[in-house]
Amino acid sequence: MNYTTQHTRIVKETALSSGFDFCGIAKAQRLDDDARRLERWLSKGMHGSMKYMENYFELRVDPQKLVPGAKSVITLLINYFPSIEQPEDVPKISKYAYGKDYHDVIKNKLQTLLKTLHEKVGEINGRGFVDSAPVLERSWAQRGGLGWIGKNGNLITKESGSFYFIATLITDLELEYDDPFAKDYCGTCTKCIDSCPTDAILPNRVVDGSKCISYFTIELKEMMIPGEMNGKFDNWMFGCDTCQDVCPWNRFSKGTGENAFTPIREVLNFSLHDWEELTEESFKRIFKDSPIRRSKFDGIKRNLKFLSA
Ligand code: B12
Ligand code: SF4
Ligand code: SF4
Repeated sequence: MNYTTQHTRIVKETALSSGFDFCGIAKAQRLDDDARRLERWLSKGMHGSMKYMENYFELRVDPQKLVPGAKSVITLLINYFPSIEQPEDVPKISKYAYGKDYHDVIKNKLQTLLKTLHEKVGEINGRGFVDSAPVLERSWAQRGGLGWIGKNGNLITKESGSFYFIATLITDLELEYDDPFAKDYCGTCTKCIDSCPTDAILPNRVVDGSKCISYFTIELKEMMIPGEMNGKFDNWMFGCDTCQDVCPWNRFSKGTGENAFTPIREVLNFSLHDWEELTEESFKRIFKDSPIRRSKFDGIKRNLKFLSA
């Protein structure tokens, strides 16, 4: 077995033993098609007030600029689908925010993975990323053969749907590359487009971020939610899962095996009244390790007020 084959096997085995569910590998190269798509998306203002999306354009579309000497982009998926969901009629929270903040959980796993690779393969230069870095994570997942980009914009696995976080490890290690995921299993389905409460899903797998409930409820910090959205949020208080909940491929979702993503009691039990009565002090204590803290207390109060307007 040559070194490349041996290293590829080590990477895939170590990814799974470090707590990731899927691992796919693609050659590190500039993403020319994605650069065009991203440019169009930005020029149409679909990032709204998420100004950070305008930054580092060239690094975002070229991993060799982000990590000099990069040869491989390793994409890792981790399932967050909960085995229990919120009851009906309470302010709705997106499933990704039921447990501990995935940024912290995944960063630790990426560190473990890198450390083990150093021990097994030797000195390699590599950097792990999750979410906040200028990396087009969904495209890399598709290129690494893990799934297709659905009409709702999400990366969908044929085995168990789309409730997965994506992380990447960009490294100078030469590896064997997976074939990009060639098929598109959306077919003639349009359930996500038809059910998006704010009509944020456009043709050709374009999601207008500036119209997405997730954007309004999480990203719009210290700003009012525009009045034209009144009555459209379908009781979503933090994030939105509608376009994934209706997706037929998510019938195959299985409960996460990651304890850190186990729902915290308050997420499952809080009624509208409990949320309204919540003090800032309790908010900070209860949600200190949760992604919900990112909206800040004032953001949650604004969202609640908007839902009951
Ligand atoms: C900005 C952002 C948002 C914004 C804007 C959404 C958007 N459409 O971009 C807002 C706040 C609205 C948002 C919402 C959500 N997000 Co978000 N978000 C991001 C972030 C930080 C950047 C995404 C980005 O680059 N957008 C720019 C647009 C142009 O890119 P894109 O949507 O990824 O589309 C690219 C590809 O799809 C590609 N493409 C289109 N067609 C095709 C076809 C082929 C063949 C190929 C190869 C590529 C391709 O073209 C685009 C440019 O490359 C990523 C993390 C990251 N660093 O990637 C997470 C990320 C995409 N979000 C994620 C999640 C979970 C969500 C929510 C489900 C959260 C929630 N429940 O509320 C929603 C889903 C909304 C939706 N339907 O897309 C996950 C997605 C996991 C998955 N399975 O796909 C990510 C990867 C975070 C993570 N690390 O896990 N998000
Ligand atoms: S997350 Fe909700 S608002 Fe955003 S695109 Fe999906 S269904 Fe539409
Ligand atoms: S709901 Fe239908 S169209 Fe939308 S992503 Fe799922 S399979 Fe594709």
